[in-house]
Amino acid sequence: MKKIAASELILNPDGSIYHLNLKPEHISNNIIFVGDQNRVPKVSKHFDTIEFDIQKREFRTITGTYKGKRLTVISTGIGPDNIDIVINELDALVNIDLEKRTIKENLKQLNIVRIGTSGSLQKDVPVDSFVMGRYGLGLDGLLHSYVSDSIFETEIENAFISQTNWSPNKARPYIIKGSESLAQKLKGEQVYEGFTATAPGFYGPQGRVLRLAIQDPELNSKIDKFNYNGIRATNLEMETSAIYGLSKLLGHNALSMNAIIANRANGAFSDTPYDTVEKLIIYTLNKLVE
Ligand code: R1P
Repeated sequence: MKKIAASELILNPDGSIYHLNLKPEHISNNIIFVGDQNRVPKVSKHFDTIEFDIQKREFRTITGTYKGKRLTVISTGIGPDNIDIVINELDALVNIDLEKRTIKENLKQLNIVRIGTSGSLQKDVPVDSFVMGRYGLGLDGLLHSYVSDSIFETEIENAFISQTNWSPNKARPYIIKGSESLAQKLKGEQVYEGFTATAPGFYGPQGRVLRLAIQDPELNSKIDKFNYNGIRATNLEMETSAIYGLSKLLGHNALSMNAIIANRANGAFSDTPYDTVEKLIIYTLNKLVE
Protein backbone atom coordinates (compact mmCIF):
# COMPACT_ATOMS: atom_id res chain seq x y z
CA MET A 1 0.00 0.00 0.00
CA LYS A 2 1.21 3.50 -0.87
CA LYS A 3 3.04 5.31 1.94
CA ILE A 4 1.97 8.92 2.60
CA ALA A 5 5.04 11.19 2.50
CA ALA A 6 6.33 13.09 5.55
CA SER A 7 5.54 16.40 3.84
CA GLU A 8 1.84 15.44 3.42
CA LEU A 9 1.10 13.73 6.72
CA ILE A 10 3.15 15.80 9.14
CA LEU A 11 3.91 14.38 12.58
CA ASN A 12 5.59 16.03 15.55
CA PRO A 13 8.77 14.47 17.03
CA ASP A 14 6.64 12.64 19.64
CA GLY A 15 4.54 11.04 16.88
CA SER A 16 1.49 13.25 17.42
CA ILE A 17 -0.34 14.85 14.49
CA TYR A 18 1.03 18.24 13.45
CA HIS A 19 -1.50 20.94 14.44
CA LEU A 20 -3.71 19.15 16.95
CA ASN A 21 -0.75 17.61 18.81
CA LEU A 22 -2.80 14.46 19.41
CA LYS A 23 -2.13 10.72 19.20
CA PRO A 24 -4.86 8.20 18.34
CA GLU A 25 -5.35 7.12 21.96
CA HIS A 26 -6.17 10.69 23.02
CA ILE A 27 -9.56 10.93 21.30
CA SER A 28 -13.00 9.38 21.62
CA ASN A 29 -15.12 8.48 18.57
CA ASN A 30 -17.65 10.97 19.94
CA ILE A 31 -16.34 14.49 19.49
CA ILE A 32 -17.71 17.93 20.31
CA PHE A 33 -16.37 20.92 18.35
CA VAL A 34 -16.49 24.44 19.70
CA GLY A 35 -14.99 27.51 18.05
CA ASP A 36 -13.56 29.30 21.06
CA GLN A 37 -10.74 27.58 22.96
CA ASN A 38 -12.14 29.04 26.20
CA ARG A 39 -15.38 27.14 25.57
CA VAL A 40 -13.57 23.77 25.86
CA PRO A 41 -13.39 23.84 29.70
CA LYS A 42 -16.97 25.18 29.74
CA VAL A 43 -17.97 21.84 28.24
CA SER A 44 -15.53 19.65 30.18
CA LYS A 45 -16.43 21.19 33.56
CA HIS A 46 -19.56 19.03 33.31
CA PHE A 47 -17.50 15.83 32.80
CA ASP A 48 -17.28 13.20 35.58
CA THR A 49 -13.61 12.53 34.76
CA ILE A 50 -10.87 14.20 32.72
CA GLU A 51 -8.36 11.91 31.05
CA PHE A 52 -6.36 14.26 28.80
CA ASP A 53 -5.95 18.01 28.22
CA ILE A 54 -3.63 19.62 25.66
CA GLN A 55 -3.46 22.79 23.59
CA LYS A 56 -1.47 23.83 20.54
CA ARG A 57 -2.30 27.15 18.87
CA GLU A 58 -6.12 27.57 18.97
CA PHE A 59 -6.71 23.83 19.17
CA ARG A 60 -7.42 22.81 22.75
CA THR A 61 -8.51 19.21 23.33
CA ILE A 62 -9.96 17.66 26.48
CA THR A 63 -11.05 14.02 26.67
CA GLY A 64 -13.04 12.62 29.57
CA THR A 65 -16.36 11.04 30.43
CA TYR A 66 -19.83 12.55 30.79
CA LYS A 67 -22.32 10.29 32.62
CA GLY A 68 -19.95 7.44 31.83
CA LYS A 69 -19.64 8.12 28.07
CA ARG A 70 -16.16 8.93 26.72
CA LEU A 71 -16.20 12.26 24.93
CA THR A 72 -13.59 14.53 23.38
CA VAL A 73 -14.11 18.29 23.10
CA ILE A 74 -11.90 20.28 20.70
CA SER A 75 -11.74 23.95 19.81
CA THR A 76 -11.47 24.54 16.08
CA GLY A 77 -10.83 28.28 16.15
CA ILE A 78 -12.66 30.37 13.57
CA GLY A 79 -13.45 29.50 9.98
CA PRO A 80 -13.59 26.78 7.33
CA ASP A 81 -9.82 26.81 6.79
CA ASN A 82 -9.36 25.63 10.37
CA ILE A 83 -12.03 22.98 9.89
CA ASP A 84 -9.97 21.60 6.99
CA ILE A 85 -7.09 21.07 9.42
CA VAL A 86 -9.13 19.70 12.32
CA ILE A 87 -11.21 17.16 10.36
CA ASN A 88 -8.35 15.90 8.20
CA GLU A 89 -6.12 15.45 11.25
CA LEU A 90 -8.85 13.75 13.33
CA ASP A 91 -9.57 11.40 10.44
CA ALA A 92 -5.86 10.64 10.11
CA LEU A 93 -5.75 9.76 13.82
CA VAL A 94 -8.39 7.06 13.39
CA ASN A 95 -8.04 5.97 9.76
CA ILE A 96 -4.33 6.19 8.93
CA ASP A 97 -1.64 4.05 10.53
CA LEU A 98 0.66 6.89 11.57
CA GLU A 99 3.72 4.65 11.92
CA LYS A 100 3.34 2.86 8.59
CA ARG A 101 1.86 5.99 6.95
CA THR A 102 -0.78 3.90 5.18
CA ILE A 103 -4.57 4.07 5.13
CA LYS A 104 -6.14 1.45 7.41
CA GLU A 105 -8.31 -1.30 5.94
CA ASN A 106 -11.11 -0.97 8.47
CA LEU A 107 -12.20 2.62 8.62
CA LYS A 108 -13.68 4.18 11.76
CA GLN A 109 -16.63 6.55 11.84
CA LEU A 110 -16.55 9.56 14.15
CA ASN A 111 -19.61 11.36 15.51
CA ILE A 112 -18.97 15.10 15.47
CA VAL A 113 -21.31 17.66 17.03
CA ARG A 114 -20.50 21.36 16.84
CA ILE A 115 -21.72 23.61 19.67
CA GLY A 116 -21.33 27.05 18.19
CA THR A 117 -22.59 30.61 18.35
CA SER A 118 -24.43 32.05 15.39
CA GLY A 119 -26.54 34.92 14.09
CA SER A 120 -30.16 34.33 13.10
CA LEU A 121 -31.28 35.50 9.64
CA GLN A 122 -35.00 35.32 10.41
CA LYS A 123 -37.06 37.53 12.74
CA ASP A 124 -38.97 34.48 14.00
CA VAL A 125 -35.77 32.67 15.09
CA PRO A 126 -35.01 34.90 18.09
CA VAL A 127 -31.85 35.52 20.09
CA ASP A 128 -31.22 32.93 22.83
CA SER A 129 -32.88 30.17 20.79
CA PHE A 130 -31.16 26.99 19.55
CA VAL A 131 -30.92 25.98 15.89
CA MET A 132 -29.93 22.55 14.63
CA GLY A 133 -28.50 22.85 11.12
CA ARG A 134 -30.28 20.15 9.12
CA TYR A 135 -28.40 21.46 6.08
CA GLY A 136 -25.16 23.40 5.73
CA LEU A 137 -24.96 26.05 3.02
CA GLY A 138 -21.33 26.68 2.14
CA LEU A 139 -20.52 30.15 0.88
CA ASP A 140 -16.84 29.47 1.58
CA GLY A 141 -15.77 27.32 -1.38
CA LEU A 142 -13.62 24.96 0.73
CA LEU A 143 -15.28 21.79 -0.55
CA HIS A 144 -14.42 22.67 -4.16
CA SER A 145 -10.79 21.74 -3.43
CA TYR A 146 -11.93 18.11 -3.10
CA VAL A 147 -13.72 15.68 -5.42
CA SER A 148 -17.06 16.37 -3.83
CA ASP A 149 -19.83 16.84 -6.44
CA SER A 150 -21.55 13.60 -5.41
CA ILE A 151 -22.43 14.89 -1.92
CA PHE A 152 -23.97 18.21 -2.94
CA GLU A 153 -27.73 18.95 -2.94
CA THR A 154 -27.53 20.38 -6.47
CA GLU A 155 -31.23 21.23 -6.92
CA ILE A 156 -31.35 23.38 -3.80
CA GLU A 157 -28.00 24.95 -4.78
CA ASN A 158 -29.35 25.95 -8.20
CA ALA A 159 -32.44 27.51 -6.59
CA PHE A 160 -30.19 29.42 -4.16
CA ILE A 161 -27.89 30.68 -6.93
CA SER A 162 -30.79 31.91 -9.05
CA GLN A 163 -32.81 33.44 -6.16
CA THR A 164 -29.80 35.34 -4.79
CA ASN A 165 -28.37 36.21 -8.23
CA TRP A 166 -25.08 34.83 -6.87
CA SER A 167 -22.01 36.48 -8.43
CA PRO A 168 -20.03 34.14 -10.72
CA ASN A 169 -16.88 35.83 -9.33
CA LYS A 170 -17.43 34.08 -5.99
CA ALA A 171 -17.16 30.35 -5.22
CA ARG A 172 -20.28 28.37 -6.11
CA PRO A 173 -22.41 27.88 -2.97
CA TYR A 174 -22.64 24.22 -1.94
CA ILE A 175 -25.30 22.53 0.19
CA ILE A 176 -24.82 19.38 2.27
CA LYS A 177 -27.21 17.60 4.62
CA GLY A 178 -26.16 17.06 8.22
CA SER A 179 -26.21 13.61 9.82
CA GLU A 180 -29.74 12.20 10.11
CA SER A 181 -28.82 9.87 13.00
CA LEU A 182 -27.34 12.73 15.05
CA ALA A 183 -30.33 14.95 14.18
CA GLN A 184 -32.70 12.31 15.57
CA LYS A 185 -30.59 12.04 18.72
CA LEU A 186 -30.32 15.78 19.32
CA LYS A 187 -33.75 17.01 18.31
CA GLY A 188 -36.05 18.50 20.92
CA GLU A 189 -38.99 20.81 21.43
CA GLN A 190 -36.86 23.86 22.12
CA VAL A 191 -34.65 23.37 19.05
CA TYR A 192 -35.45 24.96 15.67
CA GLU A 193 -34.50 22.72 12.76
CA GLY A 194 -32.83 24.98 10.24
CA PHE A 195 -30.51 25.59 7.37
CA THR A 196 -27.16 26.96 8.49
CA ALA A 197 -25.15 29.17 6.16
CA THR A 198 -21.37 29.28 6.52
CA ALA A 199 -19.40 32.35 5.45
CA PRO A 200 -15.64 32.51 4.85
CA GLY A 201 -15.28 35.72 6.88
CA PHE A 202 -17.04 37.75 9.57
CA TYR A 203 -17.41 41.21 7.99
CA GLY A 204 -17.75 41.55 4.20
CA PRO A 205 -18.60 37.86 3.61
CA GLN A 206 -21.50 38.23 6.10
CA GLY A 207 -22.62 41.60 4.72
CA ARG A 208 -21.18 43.74 7.55
CA VAL A 209 -20.00 47.17 6.51
CA LEU A 210 -17.51 49.12 8.61
CA ARG A 211 -15.19 51.02 6.22
CA LEU A 212 -15.19 48.78 3.15
CA ALA A 213 -17.91 48.73 0.51
CA ILE A 214 -19.18 45.24 -0.24
CA GLN A 215 -19.82 43.60 -3.59
CA ASP A 216 -23.56 42.98 -2.98
CA PRO A 217 -25.13 45.04 -0.16
CA GLU A 218 -28.47 43.27 -0.77
CA LEU A 219 -27.02 39.78 -0.34
CA ASN A 220 -28.15 39.26 3.28
CA SER A 221 -31.74 40.17 2.49
CA LYS A 222 -31.67 37.90 -0.56
CA ILE A 223 -30.37 35.04 1.60
CA ASP A 224 -33.13 35.77 4.20
CA LYS A 225 -35.80 35.55 1.51
CA PHE A 226 -34.45 32.37 -0.09
CA ASN A 227 -37.10 29.66 0.00
CA TYR A 228 -36.95 26.21 -1.57
CA ASN A 229 -40.05 24.13 -0.81
CA GLY A 230 -40.20 25.70 2.66
CA ILE A 231 -36.43 25.41 3.32
CA ARG A 232 -35.15 28.81 4.51
CA ALA A 233 -31.69 29.92 5.61
CA THR A 234 -32.09 30.27 9.37
CA ASN A 235 -28.64 31.31 10.57
CA LEU A 236 -25.15 32.34 9.57
CA GLU A 237 -21.80 31.31 11.07
CA MET A 238 -18.37 30.20 9.87
CA GLU A 239 -17.83 26.42 10.16
CA THR A 240 -20.89 24.18 9.64
CA SER A 241 -20.84 23.54 5.87
CA ALA A 242 -17.13 22.69 5.93
CA ILE A 243 -17.70 20.28 8.82
CA TYR A 244 -20.62 18.63 6.98
CA GLY A 245 -18.75 18.38 3.70
CA LEU A 246 -15.47 16.95 4.94
CA SER A 247 -17.25 14.61 7.37
CA LYS A 248 -19.47 13.23 4.64
CA LEU A 249 -16.55 12.72 2.24
CA LEU A 250 -14.56 10.90 4.93
CA GLY A 251 -17.50 8.82 6.18
CA HIS A 252 -18.11 10.54 9.53
CA ASN A 253 -21.39 11.80 11.04
CA ALA A 254 -21.66 15.51 11.76
CA LEU A 255 -24.28 17.92 13.05
CA SER A 256 -24.16 21.50 14.17
CA MET A 257 -26.05 22.96 17.14
CA ASN A 258 -26.18 26.75 17.18
CA ALA A 259 -26.78 29.11 20.09
CA ILE A 260 -28.37 32.17 18.48
CA ILE A 261 -26.73 35.20 20.06
CA ALA A 262 -27.54 37.83 17.41
CA ASN A 263 -30.44 38.46 15.08
CA ARG A 264 -29.27 40.04 11.82
CA ALA A 265 -32.86 40.53 10.64
CA ASN A 266 -33.86 42.88 13.48
CA GLY A 267 -30.46 44.00 14.80
CA ALA A 268 -30.86 42.37 18.24
CA PHE A 269 -27.96 40.94 20.29
CA SER A 270 -28.51 38.66 23.28
CA ASP A 271 -28.22 40.21 26.79
CA THR A 272 -27.08 36.82 28.08
CA PRO A 273 -25.01 35.12 25.35
CA TYR A 274 -22.91 33.08 27.81
CA ASP A 275 -26.02 31.71 29.54
CA THR A 276 -27.46 30.69 26.18
CA VAL A 277 -24.27 28.85 25.23
CA GLU A 278 -24.17 27.17 28.66
CA LYS A 279 -27.76 25.97 28.23
CA LEU A 280 -26.95 24.58 24.76
CA ILE A 281 -23.88 22.78 26.16
CA ILE A 282 -25.96 21.11 28.88
CA TYR A 283 -28.78 20.28 26.43
CA THR A 284 -26.36 18.72 23.92
CA LEU A 285 -24.37 16.73 26.48
CA ASN A 286 -27.52 15.21 27.93
CA LYS A 287 -28.95 14.32 24.53
CA LEU A 288 -25.64 12.67 23.56
CA VAL A 289 -25.80 10.27 26.50
CA GLU A 290 -29.53 9.44 26.29
C1 R1P B 1 -17.20 34.48 14.96
O1 R1P B 1 -17.29 35.38 16.01
C2 R1P B 1 -17.09 33.04 15.43
O2 R1P B 1 -18.23 32.73 16.26
C3 R1P B 1 -19.03 31.71 15.68
C4 R1P B 1 -18.62 31.73 14.21
O3 R1P B 1 -18.93 30.54 13.55
C5 R1P B 1 -17.16 32.07 14.26
O4 R1P B 1 -16.34 30.94 14.54
O5 R1P B 1 -18.86 30.42 16.25
P1 R1P B 1 -18.00 30.02 17.56
O6 R1P B 1 -18.55 30.84 18.70
O7 R1P B 1 -18.24 28.58 17.79
O8 R1P B 1 -16.55 30.33 17.27
